[in-house]
This record gives sequence, C-alpha cells and structure tokens, in this order.
Amino acid sequence: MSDKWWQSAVVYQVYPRSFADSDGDGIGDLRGVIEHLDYLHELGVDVVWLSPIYASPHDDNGYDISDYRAIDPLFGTFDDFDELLAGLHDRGMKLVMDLVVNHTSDEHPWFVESASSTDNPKRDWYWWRPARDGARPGEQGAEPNNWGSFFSGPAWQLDPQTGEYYLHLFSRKQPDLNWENPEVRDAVYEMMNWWLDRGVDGFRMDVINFISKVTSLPDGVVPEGALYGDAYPYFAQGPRIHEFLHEMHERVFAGREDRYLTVGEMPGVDIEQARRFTDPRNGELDMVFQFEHVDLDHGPGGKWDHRPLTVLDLKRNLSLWQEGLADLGWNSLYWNNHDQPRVVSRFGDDGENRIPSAKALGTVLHLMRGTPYVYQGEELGMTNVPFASIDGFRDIESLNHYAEAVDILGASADEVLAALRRTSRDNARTPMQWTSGPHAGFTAGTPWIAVNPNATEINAEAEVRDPDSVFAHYRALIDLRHRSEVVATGDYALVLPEHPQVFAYTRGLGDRSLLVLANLSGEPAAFDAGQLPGWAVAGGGGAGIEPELANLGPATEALRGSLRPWEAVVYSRG
Ligand code: TEU
Repeated sequence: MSDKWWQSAVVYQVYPRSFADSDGDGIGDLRGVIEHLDYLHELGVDVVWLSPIYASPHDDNGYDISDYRAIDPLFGTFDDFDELLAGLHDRGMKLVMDLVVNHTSDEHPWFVESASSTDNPKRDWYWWRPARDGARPGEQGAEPNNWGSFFSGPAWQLDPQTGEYYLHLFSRKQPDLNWENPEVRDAVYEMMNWWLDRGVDGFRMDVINFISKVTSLPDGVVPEGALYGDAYPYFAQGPRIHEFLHEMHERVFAGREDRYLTVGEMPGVDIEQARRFTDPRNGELDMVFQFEHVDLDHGPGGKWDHRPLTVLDLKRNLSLWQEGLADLGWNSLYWNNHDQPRVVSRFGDDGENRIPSAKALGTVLHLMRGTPYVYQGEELGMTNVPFASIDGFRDIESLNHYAEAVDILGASADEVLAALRRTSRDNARTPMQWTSGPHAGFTAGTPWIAVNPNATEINAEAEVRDPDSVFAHYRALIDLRHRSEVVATGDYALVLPEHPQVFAYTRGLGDRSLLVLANLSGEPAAFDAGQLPGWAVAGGGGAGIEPELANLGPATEALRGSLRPWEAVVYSRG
C-alpha cells in the first residue's frame, strides 16, 4: 500500500469563476460546483482544488484577497461552501483550498492600516521603502530598486499618502506581505488553522517559494533588451524559506499531517530544492508544482517568446524530475492550470488529431510517479481560444503585457496578439463547456468571458456518454491509478531515451510492471522493439502481457516497434 493517501490520488482543479454559473450573473459560483459534483465523481477524481473564492476586488480573479475568512458574494455564502464541502466528503472526495499569502489585496484591512501612516503598527507587515538615493518620490526611476512586476511595469507603487513605495511582485493591487514580521506569520497560521477546523483537507500554496526575500532588496541584473532587473535570486527560495515552511508545518499541520495535502506552487524551483521542500523528514510540504516542463517552449525572451517544444526535451526533463524525486520527496504532475495555455493546443494537435493527442498526452502524464492534477476541461480535450482581438481578453497579465509591448516598446500589435493567442492565461479561463447549447450550458446570462466557439463539438454532455471520448480515457487513467499499486508507487525508467517522437517508460514494483508507449507526433513512429526487454517478442507480445489502455483501438503493432500518429498504448505484466 502507498504510505500516503495522496500517492494514489488524482486532483481536479476548479477555477470557480469559469466552472458553472448557477444564478445567471455570468460568473461561475459555488452552487455551480455543487451542481456538478456527480460529474467529478463520475470522472473518479479524489480531490478538488478550488481556486480562490475569498472576498476580493478581483483585480487578478481572486488571487488578490481582501478577507481570508469571507466568501466573495460573487461565489456564494458560507452555507453554499459548507454544502459543497459536505457534498464532496459524502462522495469520498476531499477539498483543497488555494492559499494566497505571498501578498494580499491592497483593499485588505491589513494593507489599508499599513498604508495609513509610517508609524502604524502594521506598517512593517508589507515592504515599504523610500524613493532611491534621495530621488523625489514619483519621478522617473525613483523606485527603490529595479525589479519588475510579473504583470508588467515596476514592482513598486508609490503611495502618495506617506510618500513611500510598496513592493508588489504581481499587480499593484497585490502588495507583498513581509514574512520577516512574526505577526504576519502568526496571522497566516491562525487563518490556516481556522480553515482546517472548518473541515478542509489541505492547501495549494500560491507562489509560496517567494515569501522569503533578501531583505536588502538589491537591484537585479538587467538582461539584454529587458526593462527590469532579474530579481529571482532575491525573492525565489529566499534565505528563510525553509525556516518559514517548517514553522508553518509545525504550527498548522504537525501531528495531523496525514489527513492533509499540501502542494506549493514554486516558479523557478529546481530538483535539488524540490527534494528539500518535499523530503518528509524536513516537515515542509508534500509536493511542489515545478515549472521546468511548461517553460520548455519559452525562448530567451520569456513566456511570450515561443520556441517549439521537442519530445526529446520534454521526456528528458520530466525524467530528470522522476529520477530526482525517486528516493525521497514526491512529484506533482500537470500539463494545465488556470495560468497555462491548453495542453492539446500547446504540445498536441488541436486539429484533426485532437482526441488522440489529448489522450496520448494524458497517458504519459498520468502514469508517471507522482500525483496528477487535471485542470477543468482538460478531461474534455478543451483547446486554446481563437481570440479575434485584444477586446476578448480579460486577464490582467495579458492586458498589461499588450499595453506595455505595443504602447511603450512599440511592438507590432499583430505580433503581440499572436503571442497572446498562443500563451495567454485566458486560454484556460473561458467557460467550462458543458453542453452544445447557448454559452455551452455555463450560464443563463452573459458569460464574463466569451465561450470558445468549439463548444458545439467539444462538451461534457457529448463526452460523458461516448466510450471513445477524451473524458472516457481520463476516467480510465484515473481508475488505473486507483487499481494499480505499480502506477501509484512503482519505480520509473525511461526507455527509448533517444527517440525523437516516442515518449516511453516502464514502471515497476516487485515482479509487476507497466509499459507506456506514446508517439507524441503526427507522423508514424518506428523503433527497435528489441529495446523493450521482456516486452517485445517475435509475435508482438510476450506471455503474461496484458493490454491495459490504448487510444486508437486495440489493434496495434506497438510491441513490434511501430506506432501510428499520436498512438498511445499501455501494457501490464505480472
Ligand atoms: O501564479 C504565479 C506565477 O508565477 C505564474 O504562473 C503567473 O501566473 C504568470 O503567468 C507569470 O507569467 C500564481 C497564480 O497561479 C496566478 O493565477 C496569480 O496571478 C499569481 O500567482 C499571483 O497570485
């Protein structure tokens, strides 16, 4: 048996604003989630991770929180929340909340107090600094350092009331909390305990590797062609990060950690650091979200600078993580979330091979060692969105980037729009496609962001009853993890490491093993079946080998060394 419950679990992320709208205001809500619990149960997921539902001005769709202990009326009430939690628990599922404590909203009472005067007792709860080198506050270049915000522009905002600047790594409405101050940490731990006492089953922790900063906040080196310094060395995995996360563990989870799931979102984390964060002996986190595999198609200019992914890069990188966390720690496995473009458009083929490529990508991800995360609509093979103009976008990151690139840097509007279409977070944020009807069955009103026009073909209603759908394949993958101890905890080994199209690996536990073969290309793939020792024999499959899953029907030459375009097959032995 797995020693941790989440080793055989699959998590489903709900982005509530875009999941289902029960009251016709065009914005998804908690009752919308409640109405679809049977759908989630039918898919077979074990855990729901709910993106933020707390009170918020929604500058960043709820990742800017003004009250950690209130449900935003847009999403519902505490009665709705309790009903949702009970509905999940009744069906044997758990609820993981989003914990956003690197920053609050600027409308959070803590920040309002902090901003009110330089000697307010909460002044030190955030990062306030005077203009640099005696510069006049507000003048060009007077910001305390050269850091840029993730959402364009400087990472500093001048507050005219006190004439000082505050740090915001994200929007100016998301001031960074100062974790150096023990009162801040106490307040956060108290709030976390309050939610656990209400019955929630864990936290997904937003940019939690950013909470410890180098307190002198030095300038970063400005990369060629960039407007701002690279500040990662000063805020990612900062000097006290392990101390803070261990303290959080002691103050919130210690003694009852077996009941909960903790996953830290960590842009920029590497394998060595991930081992330390997730080594159970250190008492920090169960697992982290790393970003290396979703950054492989970023060029030197960052996320808007596309370069094509190669299958070799992808499998090398994911295999390094599999090996790096083999003996201790644990991986989280994901293609998608609310910040990433849709995987079938990104690494698959959202044209004629949409269904097989979505299934092939799901297969290679789900059968690795780690806890898989499914983002709403991924199980339907939902695609990127054909945004016609900048007016279709809602995401602050996308809109700010467009304004900065076009208006300040003079880039071509068409080129920036093309980059947004490919990479914008809004690709993941259009409404969940429930039916082929008006607004995809998401709302009876006008949706806050337009529905993808392909909802007429790609929708849950059609897929749930179709045994050949992407949904059916995801259900089978989830079921396989539940049934198979090999999938949950077996060892991982890459096979055919140099093949440019095929992603293949084995999993093993005692005398049982599993073989996963996937052609991640739109061309037929041939390989030397002799490189699959024990699996391939002259007749195309040895004794005791059972087919487990396939995405193009059972007839297959796979064990003889030939895969059709986007073909994925799984065999078990022993
Ligand atoms: O995201 C953190 C993060 O670094 C990115 O993935 C970010 O979304 C952006 O795309 C960088 O280019 C988390 C949340 O998941 C995201 O939705 C929030 O906007 C952000 O933190 C701030 O809370």
